[in-house]
Amino acid sequence: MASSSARPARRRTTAAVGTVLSLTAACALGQLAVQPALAAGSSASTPTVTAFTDGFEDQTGTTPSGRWNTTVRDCSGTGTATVDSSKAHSGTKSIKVDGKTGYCNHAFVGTTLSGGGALYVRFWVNHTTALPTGHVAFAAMQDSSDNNKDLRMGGQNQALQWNRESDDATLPAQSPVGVSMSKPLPTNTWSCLEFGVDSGHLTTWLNGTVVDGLVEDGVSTQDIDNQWIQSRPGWNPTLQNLRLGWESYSDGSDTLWFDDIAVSSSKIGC
Ligand SMILES: [Ca+2]
Repeated sequence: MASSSARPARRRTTAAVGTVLSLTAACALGQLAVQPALAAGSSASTPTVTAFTDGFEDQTGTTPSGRWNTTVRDCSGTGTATVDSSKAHSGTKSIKVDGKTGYCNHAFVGTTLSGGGALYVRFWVNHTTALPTGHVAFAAMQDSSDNNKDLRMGGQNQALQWNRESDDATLPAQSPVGVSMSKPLPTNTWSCLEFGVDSGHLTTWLNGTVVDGLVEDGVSTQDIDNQWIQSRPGWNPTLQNLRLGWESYSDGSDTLWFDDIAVSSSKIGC
């Protein structure tokens, strides 16, 4: 594994560069006229995601209800997502996902996101089976800035990864070095996963610690975010929903529980 000390200040030196790049991108897109208006406007014009926390304790049946649905895209099969009382991170209830091999056997519990702006999502997950070699996702969000394709969080090569459905870019790159910069998702214990998507940058924390391989900071780093940025310069998702569950693109089944979901416009913590 590469020493993390090799790039200790990578994320701390890029804010000004990111601003310049954003303005440059805005110019390139002919949007410069919008920028002064936003800068001069009140903070009321700043989009803010509608925040919530949910531990599923108010669910009364096995079918997720309220803000949650189990709709899946394209096709459906044998996977299930149900309210469950056999495991819980807090209280007595959680969502259990019986995730099966094969795309059409996908199952999710999903909810609409509204408000826009910076998005932070924190959830607790407990699963039975180590992440497989094949590509899987356990979270997906539809991106209306990317033809409604999904931004996916999951795993490949037995470690956590991000994947962009539209171009199949991964974060980190699936090179040995890239994979080593990520982490496995521990089994049979509750893990706290959090990510923040803000102004086209992405940060991920596992149990409160940043995972270096799961950071897109706008500055290309070999084996981490180089191909993610090169493939889609100016990537800045507008995420319309949050779905937690299981989707397997080659092989790999798993049983997962999700609990204590939080959505916010700022860092949440475990
Ligand atoms: Ca609960």
